[in-house]
Amino acid sequence: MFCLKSTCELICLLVAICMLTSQSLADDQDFMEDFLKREYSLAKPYRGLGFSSSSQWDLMGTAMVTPDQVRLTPDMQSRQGAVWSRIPLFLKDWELNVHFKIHGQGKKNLHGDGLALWLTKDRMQNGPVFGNMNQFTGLGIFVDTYPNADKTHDRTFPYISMMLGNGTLLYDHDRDGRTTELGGCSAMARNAVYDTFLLVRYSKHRLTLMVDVDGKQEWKECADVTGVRIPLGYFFGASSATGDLSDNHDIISMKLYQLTVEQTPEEEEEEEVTIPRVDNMEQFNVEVEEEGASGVHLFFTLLFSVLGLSVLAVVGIILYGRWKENKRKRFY
Ligand SMILES: [Ca+2]
Repeated sequence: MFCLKSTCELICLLVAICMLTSQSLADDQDFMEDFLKREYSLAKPYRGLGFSSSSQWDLMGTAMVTPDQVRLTPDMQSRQGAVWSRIPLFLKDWELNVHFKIHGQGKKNLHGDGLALWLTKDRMQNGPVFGNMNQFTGLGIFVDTYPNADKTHDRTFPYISMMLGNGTLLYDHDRDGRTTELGGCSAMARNAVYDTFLLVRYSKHRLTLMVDVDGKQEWKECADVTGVRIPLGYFFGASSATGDLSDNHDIISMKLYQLTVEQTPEEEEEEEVTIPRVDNMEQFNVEVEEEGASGVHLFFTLLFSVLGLSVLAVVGIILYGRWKENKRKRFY
């Protein structure tokens, strides 16, 4: 009798432990799911992507959805394709994990041009920067597979780099963006045997870029910049272009995670920027035209134009007066 009772107790105890454990596992899962922001993420199955009104993404150009990927361009010449989020991003601290694949028939350097990831003010634009507009406003990350500045030989391609555009800065394709680059690294991400990933983290104005392209399941730092300010309300996107040279450029997933970061009272009161910028910009040797500076410039241009016109008008009136007087003198 005693034995039966203790067996019952033991079973009850085991059941209780099992229930508690599974509950805490479920809680952990909920916890993780809370951080993955589905509305900003693109992942399999891509149901209705680009077509249904409930989809959070739009397709553009040659981009097409297959069961395994969103193919931005096929391995064919002169193609441009993109996928853009429809929802503006209003998260301050986040991490974007991108699973991508670049592959094709071209040997040696006979392939191109690569793909780009975006977090920008404008979306769904055509243009020369990996299939997106130049003079963009926001963040651009380029997986550049073709060395355009081929005489430089200072880096191995594919080369991944990042740039912050303010609406006036130009990405120089002929120099593979060297003049405006905030940081970058070489990464053997083309025709790779392993799955290739890229991680962008933006937290407390620090922008970190990491890559995982050699199947080691660990992140390797690629670029790290502090003092980066990206306004809220921008759109995620990915684009690609081929020219004379081509490749398949695929996005398998783009997963956005919200980071929980404690803010100091000063950070909470910090004013939002309206134009992207990097503090201590001179360290990157990037020429940035300040919004304020261009306003002042415009003011003085107008002021001097008005002054110049006034002087001309006064001189004109005086000359006209003299001419009239001379004319009158001649009549008398
Ligand atoms: Ca290039």
